[in-house]
This record gives sequence, structure tokens and C-alpha cells, in this order.
Amino acid sequence: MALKLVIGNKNYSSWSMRPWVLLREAGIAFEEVQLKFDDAGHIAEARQYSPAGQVPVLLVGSGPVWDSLAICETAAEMFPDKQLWPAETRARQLARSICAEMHAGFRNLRRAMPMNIRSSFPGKGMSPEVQHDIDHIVAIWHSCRERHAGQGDMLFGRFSVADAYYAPVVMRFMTHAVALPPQAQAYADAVCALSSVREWMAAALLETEFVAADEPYAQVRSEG
Ligand SMILES: N[C@@H](CCC(=O)N[C@@H](CS)C(=O)NCC(=O)O)C(=O)O
Repeated sequence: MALKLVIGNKNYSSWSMRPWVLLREAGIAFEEVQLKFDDAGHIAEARQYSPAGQVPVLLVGSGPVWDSLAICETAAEMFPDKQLWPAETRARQLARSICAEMHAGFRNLRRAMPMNIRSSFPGKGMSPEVQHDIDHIVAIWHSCRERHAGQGDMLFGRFSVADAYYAPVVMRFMTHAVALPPQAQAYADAVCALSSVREWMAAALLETEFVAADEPYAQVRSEG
């Protein structure tokens, strides 16, 4: 069954990055359909693919699956041999919890430090509320890495949905030069070394579209 994944701009679309990295890293074949944001961060064509009118969307034989978490769950169900969620029950419960938390939470971080892979904005967006989100993410990473240190470099040892979910956070931390404790930095480095993440980043660096809605820190070019 041929899968199609509809995504947005690789530089900006953190929601798209999650299922794309998941499928690519797991070696699941799919065709990519890329739609580009307008200045306000909207994608008119997205409604052709899903009722939500947003990306990402996974087109499976029976129709569209939309929302990144639903896509990741669907992929895990379609490809059980890939073990996209951790095999052990408690690890799987924790992985689902931290993905749901990323999906619905960390709003201060998401608002103040938008994903913008090709840019560098050290220190921009930092506030006590954002630092609180960062501290909580670091605590999650630490507790996962403590439990699974001997099983691989990812949050639950081997690569899982959880790493795909936190990959865009790693991108935000890089752009905003967020200082991390050594163990968290080691995890961030391991995520950046994943071949899927390298491929996504390389493509993001080639993109030239400027989406004003996602660029709170861009310098306004002065005339003359
Ligand atoms: N909860 C959704 C959020 C999707 C979302 O916000 N997508 C943004 C791109 S990153 C989008 O499609 N924006 C275009 C629009 O709203 O017109 C998910 O997990 O997929």
C-alpha cells in the first residue's frame, strides 16, 4: 500500500517534522507531498487533503489521517514489526505520555521559540515561563535516559515515536542556543546525528520562503 505524507515547509513546520522523521528513520517508504505556507503561515491547499486544513496528513489507502499524533499511532499500527513504540509496557506508557504532553503542552516554549532550522537567534524568546518548559523537558529527557542508558542513545534506548516527537524541540534549542546540561546535550546531539534528521535539516537549509508569522525575531531589512 503506497503511503503519501503531506507536509509543510521543512524550515518551519515542526508538526510535519515528527511523522516525516518517524517514517524515514524507521525505513517506511512514503511519497512526500510538500505544501508551502503563505506569509500568515496558512496553507490553502491543505483542505484538499484533510478536513482540518492543516499539515501533516498521511494518505493511506482508506483515506486521510490527520494530526501528527494520529499519524504516528496509525504508522505504529500499520507496521508492528518496526516497533515504533517501545516494546516494554511501562516504557510504552511513558512514551505515550511524553508525546501527548509535547502535543498539547509546552505552549510558552512553542510560542516564544518557533522552529526555524536555518536561523540563529541566541537567547531570543527566553523568559521564566519558557525556562520552566525547558527545565521540564530536560527532566523528562534525563529520566528516560537514566532508565534506558544501556539500550541505545534515544529516549527509550532504540529510536521510537518519542524521539520523532522531540526532534523539533532539539531544533528550537539549537536555533535559540539554549544551554543544556551535558546529558540533555548528548541526547540532543544524538537526535541531530540521526540520518532522517540530517536529511530533513539539509532540505530545510535550502528553503528560501520567508513566513512572517513564524519569524518574530527576523531583522527587518532597512532601505538604503
Ligand atoms: N495538532 C496538529 C497541528 C498541525 C498544525 O498546526 N499544522 C500547521 C503547520 S506546522 C499548519 O498546517 N498550518 C497551516 C494552516 O493552519 O493553514 C498536528 O499535530 O498535526
